[in-house]
Amino acid sequence: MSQRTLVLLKPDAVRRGLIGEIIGRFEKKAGWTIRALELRELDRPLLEQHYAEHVGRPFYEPLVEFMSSGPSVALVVEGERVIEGVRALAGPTDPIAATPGSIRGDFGTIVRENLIHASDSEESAERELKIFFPDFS
Ligand code: IDP
Ligand code: MG
Repeated sequence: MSQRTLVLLKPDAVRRGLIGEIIGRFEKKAGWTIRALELRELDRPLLEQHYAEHVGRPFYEPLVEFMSSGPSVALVVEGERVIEGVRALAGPTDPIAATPGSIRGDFGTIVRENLIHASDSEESAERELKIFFPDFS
């Protein structure tokens, strides 16, 4: 089942020079392809849309602040079961709990600065792809 997912390499990943390292992991998965790729600053209105489900949570404001602290890389990855697959490569939200070998497990220590966002379901992917790549079909 081929799918598309929205991936963000967060400002910490970009600042730390990990773009190539992380994207390389997607490229190496058999049959997955990068369909769109953009380095961009994410402004508050866009982040409010993207993180709408988290409004009001204690981590929300610092999250939006962090996510607008420098450029991110937004990309569309396409391929077999890519939504579940990228979440598995990323590891769980808390990088200390993430298995070594996963992106968060290999590079992260801080829950907020956990390097990567990846859509968590087909519904989220559809919604998020429209926010970040409205002209892409
Ligand atoms: P996910 O990115 O693994 O799907 P979500 O629960 O959707 O995790 O949270 C969105 C983002 O908000 C996380 O990736 C992380 O950057 C941040 N976040 C989530 N929970 C916490 C927390 O308890 N403290 C600080 N930041 C958090
Ligand atoms: Mg999430």
